[in-house]
Amino acid sequence: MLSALEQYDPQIYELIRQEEARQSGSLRLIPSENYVSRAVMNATGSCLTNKYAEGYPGKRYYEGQQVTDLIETVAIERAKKVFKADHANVQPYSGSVANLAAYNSLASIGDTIMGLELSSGGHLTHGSKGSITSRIFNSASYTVDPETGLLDYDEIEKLAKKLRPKIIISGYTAYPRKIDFKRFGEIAKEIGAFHVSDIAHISGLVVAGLHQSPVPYADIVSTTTHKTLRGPRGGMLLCKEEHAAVVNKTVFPGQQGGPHMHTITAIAVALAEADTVEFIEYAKQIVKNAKRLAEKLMEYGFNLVSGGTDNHLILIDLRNKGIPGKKMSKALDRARIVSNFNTVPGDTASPFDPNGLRIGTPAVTTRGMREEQMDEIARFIHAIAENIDNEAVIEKVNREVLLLCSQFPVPDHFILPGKKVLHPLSS
Ligand code: DSN
Repeated sequence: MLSALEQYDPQIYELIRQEEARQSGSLRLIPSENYVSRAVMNATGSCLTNKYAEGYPGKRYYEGQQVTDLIETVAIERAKKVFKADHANVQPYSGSVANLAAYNSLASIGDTIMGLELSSGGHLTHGSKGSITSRIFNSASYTVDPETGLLDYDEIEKLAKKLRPKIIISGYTAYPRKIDFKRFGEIAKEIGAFHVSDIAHISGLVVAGLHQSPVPYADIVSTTTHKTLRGPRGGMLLCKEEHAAVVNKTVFPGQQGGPHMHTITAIAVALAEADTVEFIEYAKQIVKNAKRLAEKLMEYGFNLVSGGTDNHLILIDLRNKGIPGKKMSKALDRARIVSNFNTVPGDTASPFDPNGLRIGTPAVTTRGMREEQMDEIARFIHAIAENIDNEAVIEKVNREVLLLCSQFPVPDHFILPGKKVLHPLSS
């Protein structure tokens, strides 16, 4: 596939090759990232990128939909099956617009939405100050308990009764523990609010039955498709039949034009992959790996928000180490360990230079790494923290990481960093 690119645009070809080498030659611990399969990659790069398909299967605004209708229907049916949902809309371009469409389906401009505050692990689009969601809606927020790092459902209920939001949002971007979606559903019902659940991070775990599903307890469930679900970059909405029409209308024509059919095609492929025993085993290993990594990090004296993890994600509070999050993530990056700096509950520092570090195990688990390798990764992170200004140690860890990566190639499209590979993505 890339041979034409190499010929016609060697500059971009070379940059893609470099990015592929970076991805295979580093430990990618950003919890929202993963490696898709060759099949998903093929679908993403297919001729479906050429097609406009405004509307929905059977009701389009352009001709030539003989195949697109079938593909989108397959994607919808697969989504309904794996998530046990009445209705699925696979058109949102991303999680952000999926969330906006969920709110716009259930609330009007100026209504109150209530989500978890950014520094507690909520997402920007859950009503955070910098997001358009806080300008369209009146945004209120709950927090985690700053001592435990955990959601306090009684407090959330009290706040909901006081503020009477139109929508309560559950589901987070940096929360390492299980979420009681049923309780959120009850709180919302009690005050006559809608419940929107954003499971972008944990959707793969939900499909695998490792986390309670919000589908029975939420009016609309929103997710991205590229995190633990391991599909292409995209978004999706799931809901009960009663909201199906308004959700569809809000996505198109409400917020979007033509759906990205190549992405929808790849989502269909990823959903078939997720509907397998292998995927369930993969998801189980993600959680086992995260738990092991968390244990080892704590043995090295790292403070973890909430004292550990139940899912794929670990949030390290670096304050006891005296290392700012950004300094740590940059040092790790120099050692080929890719993470992201993150706020921690009660963080008074700026989100651009906060006191935490967020890591996770979906991508390294895709490479086949298991508990033993988590021990090594914890040792690497510890070594960097202890030698944050020592470039010789960082360089030594860099070499060890490269060795580990070479032992766990990225399935199906591994290339050695620095080596010339002619067609890394072609079969
Ligand atoms: N940017 C994603 C994450 O890293 O969690 C959320 O949208």
